Formats: sequence, structure tokens, C-alpha cells
Amino acid sequence: MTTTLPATDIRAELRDRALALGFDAVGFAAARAAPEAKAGLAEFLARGHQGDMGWLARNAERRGDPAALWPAARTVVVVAANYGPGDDPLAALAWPDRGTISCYAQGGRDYHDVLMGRLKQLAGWTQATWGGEVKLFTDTAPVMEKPLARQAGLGWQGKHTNLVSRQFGSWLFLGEMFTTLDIPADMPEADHCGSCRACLDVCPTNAFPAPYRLDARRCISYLTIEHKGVIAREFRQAMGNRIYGCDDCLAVCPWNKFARRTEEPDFLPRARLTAPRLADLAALDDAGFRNAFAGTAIKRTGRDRFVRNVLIAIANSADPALAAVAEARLGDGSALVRGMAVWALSRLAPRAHFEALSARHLGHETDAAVRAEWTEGMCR
Ligand code: B12
Ligand code: SF4
Ligand code: SF4
Repeated sequence: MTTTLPATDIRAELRDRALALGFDAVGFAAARAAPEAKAGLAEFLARGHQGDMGWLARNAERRGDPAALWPAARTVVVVAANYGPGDDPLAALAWPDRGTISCYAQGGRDYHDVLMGRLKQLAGWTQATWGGEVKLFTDTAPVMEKPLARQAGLGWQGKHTNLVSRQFGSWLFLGEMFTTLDIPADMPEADHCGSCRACLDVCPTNAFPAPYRLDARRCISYLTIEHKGVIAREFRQAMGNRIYGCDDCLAVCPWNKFARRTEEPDFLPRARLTAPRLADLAALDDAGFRNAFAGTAIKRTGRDRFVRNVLIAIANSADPALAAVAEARLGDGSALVRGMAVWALSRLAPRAHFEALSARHLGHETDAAVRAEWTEGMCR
């Protein structure tokens, strides 16, 4: 059944409902592409900045324009959830025997599940009250969520390319309800970066070729989470002990002075995820990894990529006591893991011991990339 409430009432009631469901911000945008978003995506892809993320290119036409994704959609209701960390998200970078996990992944539950659960409730209520068709997304479809959130007035895309909010700083997750209902749009938010460039200057891997442009191939978030292969040498030292994602460019933003700690229990940091011991993480097998990270965002990488990241952090620890932990992975079933164990030992083990290990293992090694790590380690 469809009622005929004036559009302003729909807006106010939808907003109240979304806030009551636990979202922290809500806005409305027309289901049409912002021309600069489509052009920005085309440029990003033309420069190859997506790296391994071929899925960004495969459906670029639909990603660039909500009307191409779902022609019947009239309005996009953009919702956001605050995951603001209460403490300094960069504190663990100073503890070399520990890993730093991005604060977005330190909660007990994957944010996709949390946002989608709430979006489904919002959709059920919207349809029961006003009818219309809906489709729901939170990083689950070819949708450019940040430009839509900007159009819906929730914030602007900062020079680090993420959405910045005057109320919540850098710490918002985004989700959308596309609907066939025609609801008046909000005013887009203006850019408030001014002459600041703190996020650009802090990036450990120089991943910003220019303000508002990210070369994902250089971003530690991409390298630790999305990239499936061997991480190139040029980035390894700069990764420090960041083992899952990176918060540096977000954390230094001056707009975070308005941020507040999340009150969502599912996003509150779990003690075991705030600064876990690298030695414990490197020892995880498949079952141990699944057990440790079930339900969290971290399960996404799978065990091998995760332990690859942990071994890079071990290599960067300068802690000779962790050499034994790396040595225990030399016979690992994953070549990714073996290769980073070799790199870690090339940095932590005494030269004579590395040579002895090389003499023992190189002859049996069948993987070309791992062999290259042994050979390059001998030349250090
Ligand atoms: C692919 C992806 C990544 C990739 C690439 C990131 C990127 N910046 O493109 C990688 C793996 C690196 C990544 C990392 C992170 N991600 Co991510 N990611 C995505 C995803 C799936 C698509 C983003 C996308 O479309 N990229 C393509 C490029 C072309 O789009 P763009 O960033 O909007 O680029 C614009 C600029 O280049 C702009 N532009 C160019 N020139 C100019 C000039 C001016 C003046 C302006 C204004 C703009 C401009 O035009 C482009 C189009 O708008 C979204 C979810 C989604 N479906 O939207 C999440 C998403 C963006 N990620 C998110 C998060 C939380 C992160 C991390 C913070 C996680 C972490 N801590 O490790 C980091 C942040 C790194 C960073 N600085 O961006 C959140 C961001 C929330 C927010 N507040 O913005 C999203 C929205 C997921 C969600 N549902 O909440 N991510
Ligand atoms: S997330 Fe880290 S590596 Fe990626 S752009 Fe930001 S500071 Fe650079
Ligand atoms: S750190 Fe400065 S330049 Fe970067 S997003 Fe925040 S205000 Fe903009």
C-alpha cells in the first residue's frame, strides 16, 4: 500500500527511522551520477591505479552511474555509521613486536554485516510505509559510495579521497538504499580541506600522486588486504608493523577533532585485535586463522596473505628474538609465506646463520619467487 505523504515528511520520517536503527548520519541524493565521479573513475582506471582490483574496471559503466546500475531508481538514501576510535589509532605503530590492525577492522563484527542488517530493517519499514522498490548496498556492488555521500550532504571527499564529515571526521562507514520513490535531494557538502595537506604528507608509501588521487597499488590498505601476490620490496619497510589496512592518512586529519568514539558494540575494539603479538599470529594455521577471525573483517584475506603481512612486520621489528618465529615458517605450505619468512631472516638472522639456512632450503625450493628471496638475501 502506498500513502501520499508530502515528500518532506518522507524525508523527516526516513531520517528519524534510520537514526533510530543506529545509523549516525543520513542524506538523500538523486540516483544520477555526479559527472566528476564518472570522470574521476575513468581517469583512475586509465592510469591503472586499481592494480589487481580488476572488478573496479569490469563494470565501470554501472559503477560510474547509479542510473546505469538500476534505471528505475529515483533516489539514493545514503546512510553512515560512526566507527570513531576512542584512542590514538596509530599508537601500536610504536610497538615493533605487535601488529597494527586498522581500527575499522578491530570490532567484533564485520561492518558489512552490521550495516546490511540495519539497511534491511530500514527497507522493510520504508516499503511497508510508502511502497516502492528498493536495493541495498554497502561496499557490495558497483556503486561509488563516496561521491554519493558527498552529493547527499554527508561530507566531502578529502584530499586522501575518503569522505570527511564535519561531525564525525574520517570515521564513517557508508551504505545506501536505492529506491524508486522520488525524494528531494540534500545539498552536496562543500570541500573544507583548504590549504591542509596533512594526509598527503604522512602517507608512508607516497600513494597520492596528487591531492584527491590515490594510486591504490601503493596504498598499504591495498597491499595488505587486496593484493594477492608477493608485496614488492619497495613497500615492505614502509609498511612497518601494519598488518591489516592503514589509518595514517585518516588519523592525521584535523577534522577528527570533532570525531567521537563509536557507541556501536560491534565496532568497539576487541582487546585481541588492538595490538596482537606478531609471534602468535605467525604461528596460525588455516583452522587457527578462521577460529581467531570468524565474523570479523580480517577473515577476508585468508590465512596465507595475513601471515605474509605478519612476516613483513616481523622483518621490520629489528627484534632478533623474532628470527626463530620466521625460521619456523621456512617449510610452510604457502610460497607467499615462505618467501616473506626468507626476507625476514635476511634482515634478522646473523649472516652465517642465513647462509646455513639457505644451503639447507634453497636446493628443495621449487617456487621461483621464494628462490629469488634466498638469492637476494645472500647479496644483502
Ligand atoms: C576500491 C576501494 C578501496 C581501494 C582503493 C581506495 C580508493 N580511494 O579508491 C583500497 C583497497 C586502497 C581502499 C582502502 C581504504 N578503504 Co576502501 N573502498 C573501496 C571501494 C570498494 C571503491 C572505491 C572507489 O570507487 N574507488 C575508485 C576511485 C576512482 O574512486 P574515488 O576514491 O571516489 O576517487 C575519486 C577521486 O579520484 C576524485 N577526484 C579526482 N580528482 C579530484 C579533484 C577534486 C577536487 C575532487 C573533489 C575529487 C577528485 O574522483 C574520483 C571519483 O570521485 C569503496 C566502497 C564503494 N563501493 O564505494 C571502499 C571505501 C571507499 N573504503 C573505505 C575505507 C574505510 C577504506 C580504508 C580507510 C580502510 C583502511 N583503513 O585500511 C582505506 C582508505 C585508503 C584511502 N586513502 O582511500 C570506506 C570509506 C568510507 C569513507 N568515510 O569514505 C568505503 C566507502 C567502504 C564503505 N562502505 O564504508 N579502498
Ligand atoms: S591508507 Fe596508508 S598507505 Fe594508504 S593512502 Fe592512506 S596513509 Fe597512504
Ligand atoms: S588531512 Fe587535511 S587535506 Fe587531508 S582530508 Fe583532512 S583536511 Fe583534507
